[in-house]
Amino acid sequence: MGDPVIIAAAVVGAEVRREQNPAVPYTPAEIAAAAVASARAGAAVVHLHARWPDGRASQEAGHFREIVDRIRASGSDVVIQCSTGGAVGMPIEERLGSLVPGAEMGTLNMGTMNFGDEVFVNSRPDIVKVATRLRERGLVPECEVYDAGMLDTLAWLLKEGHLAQPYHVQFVLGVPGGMTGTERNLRFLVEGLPEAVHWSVAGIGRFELPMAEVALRLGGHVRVGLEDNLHISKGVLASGNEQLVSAAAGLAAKAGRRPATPAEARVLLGIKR
Ligand code: KMH
Ligand code: ZN
Repeated sequence: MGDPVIIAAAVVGAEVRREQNPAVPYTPAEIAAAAVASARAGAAVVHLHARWPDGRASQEAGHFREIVDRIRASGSDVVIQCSTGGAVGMPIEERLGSLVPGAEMGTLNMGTMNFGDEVFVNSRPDIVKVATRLRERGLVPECEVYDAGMLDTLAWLLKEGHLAQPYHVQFVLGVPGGMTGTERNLRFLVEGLPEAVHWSVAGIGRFELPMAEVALRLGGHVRVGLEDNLHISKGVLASGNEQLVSAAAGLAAKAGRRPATPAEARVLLGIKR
């Protein structure tokens, strides 16, 4: 078997709703259960958002604390990554509420962009603020790159000393407003990385599994989950996050790679507990 692949499960996100797929988790108990099931299916990392009981996006520390506590109470060792992206329109301080004790990684969104019909604002001072908070808390940043110019911002952060290894790069491809999910785009982005670093791809919607297949071939890592995609195949809803993780693990096996364990992922990602 080739290099282990880190499969990350993005189990809920801020946008998808239960009306679109009944498996979308809302409560901390549901989100934690989705994370644990994803880990059992082969995910080494869970990318967490939280919701209010009615499904609205939440960056409340209390929600994240409960999710983290429930994951650990289950005995799961999965790597915990908390979103600082939150939902479009949230002020940056609210977004930072997710960085609770027990988090091991936090996302660092690399620029402002159209996000569907809305605008996802990440000014350069705000990016620096998030990077600084992650460093203060000892969390490994995952840089979310949606478009090519964001790699220049990444290079600028490195040059100015706001970011340093260890960090991870997630190419999020297929958001309407960012780069779309093609092999050509992914190869271009990987070539443009300012230094050698582990990278992963999250294909949005119908791009999820095809982009995973390309990343596996190119030596990258993979993110799947209901945050990014609600379907297991064209017109067929995924039964849950674990089904999407199992599909990614199946693609990994075909590519001659096996899912990394959480312990292996921590070594690859430079996470010290
Ligand atoms: N919900 C998106 C606007 C992240 O998790 O850091 C941003 C997002 C990125 O999901
Ligand atoms: Zn997210």
